[in-house]
Amino acid sequence: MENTKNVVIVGAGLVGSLNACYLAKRGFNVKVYERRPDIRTQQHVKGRSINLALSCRGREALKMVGLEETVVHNGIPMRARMIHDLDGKRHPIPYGEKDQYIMSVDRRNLNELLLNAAEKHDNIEFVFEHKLVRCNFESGQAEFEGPDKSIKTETADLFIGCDGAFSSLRNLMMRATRLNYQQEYIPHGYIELTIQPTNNEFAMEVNYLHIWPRNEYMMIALPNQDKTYTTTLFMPFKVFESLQTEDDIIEFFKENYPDAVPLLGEGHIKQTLITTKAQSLISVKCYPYHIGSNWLIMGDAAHAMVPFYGQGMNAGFEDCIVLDELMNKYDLDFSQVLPAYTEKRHTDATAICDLAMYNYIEMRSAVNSKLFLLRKKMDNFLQKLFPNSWIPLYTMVSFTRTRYHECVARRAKQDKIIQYCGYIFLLLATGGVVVMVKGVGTDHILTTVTDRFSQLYSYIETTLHKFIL
Ligand code: FAD
Ligand code: EGU
Repeated sequence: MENTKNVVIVGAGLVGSLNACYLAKRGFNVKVYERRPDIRTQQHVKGRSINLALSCRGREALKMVGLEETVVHNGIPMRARMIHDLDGKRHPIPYGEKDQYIMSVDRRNLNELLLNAAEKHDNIEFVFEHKLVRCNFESGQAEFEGPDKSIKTETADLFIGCDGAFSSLRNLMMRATRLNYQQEYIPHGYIELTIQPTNNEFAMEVNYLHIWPRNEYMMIALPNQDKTYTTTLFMPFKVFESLQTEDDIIEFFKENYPDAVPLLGEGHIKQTLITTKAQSLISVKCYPYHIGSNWLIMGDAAHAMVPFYGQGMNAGFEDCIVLDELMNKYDLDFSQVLPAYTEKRHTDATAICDLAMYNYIEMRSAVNSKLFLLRKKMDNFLQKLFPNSWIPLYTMVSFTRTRYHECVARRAKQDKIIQYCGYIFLLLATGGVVVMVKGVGTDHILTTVTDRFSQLYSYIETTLHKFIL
């Protein structure tokens, strides 16, 4: 089929560059405008987190354009979390079976790889150092401003804003249409630190996502290919601001992360916390994601979330699959594809934004390492007990492509069942006590109890099945 429609993508970040590959594969003429210079020509790139957790959804999206292998080859598998107690004790908690692991990938490396892959297509053109400044939603035109303030005007059949959490296209759309918009800054900010290798080896066990849960504060570390770890410290801005002097800083670290201090190095900790200011975290929801048949926002531009589920990029990559599938379904008729995309994706994006926020609230309320461990172990225990029925929420989110809103619905059902199981157990326990008090022979009780127990188990098992499947 002849396909000469013009598509303009705003933003050559993670989602923009992957989306360009998807659209070029279809034969569209794709032009990508990026505000910053080409990161491949830069020494230092300022911006957000250095590394990210890539899981099933992101990998599936990369696979469909033949990039999964390369990305996975450039990443480091994380098969379990490693929980660091205050007293320095460490506890691994696996994500699941052998094949259930997530990957730590370098943001810049991934972005460069995506740009290189996109550039291989003859029908993709990049324009760097040009930012979107104006749109004419009626005529289907957009204006981009270059470094010398000169303006380039683009006409296209489809404009897609993949321009991040502070999306310019979204802002312009808000003035042109009845676009609902909601944003929330959380009280926490983050600072990144680096753990250097010791004796040319990883300073901590590799293949783990290291976590230091400390109620209001939390630190997380992901491994890099160069054997360093990127450590991200999350805490309220108030606390960052309260650490004024070098002594405050070191005292704080020694009190909360004693085992990490020698790994990070006192000098590095002091220097980083004094010279860099904490970055903010924002959650964004909006609706709809499109105007008419030629304006659309995707990725963080449509649904920025707090990072406490490791899903922002994964969700943005999955957006590309969803759009691609709808392009097939509606035979490239944008007037049908765009509304269908909004309806389908909004439900799921809202679900994952909420999950991430909920996890943030839960984490800061009372998650010291003991409680954190208990919760994760409980989840694993239930899964071992009911392997066909109990699937932990993080498993559905990170290791399947179950629609996010279905993950939430299914979790709610599972929670109800567990509640019922609790009631049943209490009832049985009470019954047991009554029998004992009445003084029946102990032998008889023992066989009755084991009997009842296996009955109870199969009852719960079948009930679970009925409810869930
Ligand atoms: P961005 O990566 O922000 O790219 C947007 C691009 O658009 C940029 O290149 C920008 O320069 C450009 N742009 C902006 N405005 C304009 C304009 N007007 N004109 C032209 N170009 C413009 N996600 C995960 O899946 N796993 C994780 O482990 C994870 N950890 C995270 C940890 C932290 C601390 C943070 C903050 C986020 C984390 N995320 C994670 C989320 C992830 O970073 C984002 O979801 C992802 O980067 C979104 O990609 P994007 O392409 O939509 O936006
Ligand atoms: C936060 C910041 C552990 C990278 C949520 C788990 C994250 C990541 C978890 C960051 C946690 C929290 C999950 C993954 C992942 C866990 C997950 C969080 C990567 C529920 C670079 N989270 N993150 N949950 O289960 O599903 O391991 O900055 F500490 S990966 Cl907060 Cl799976």
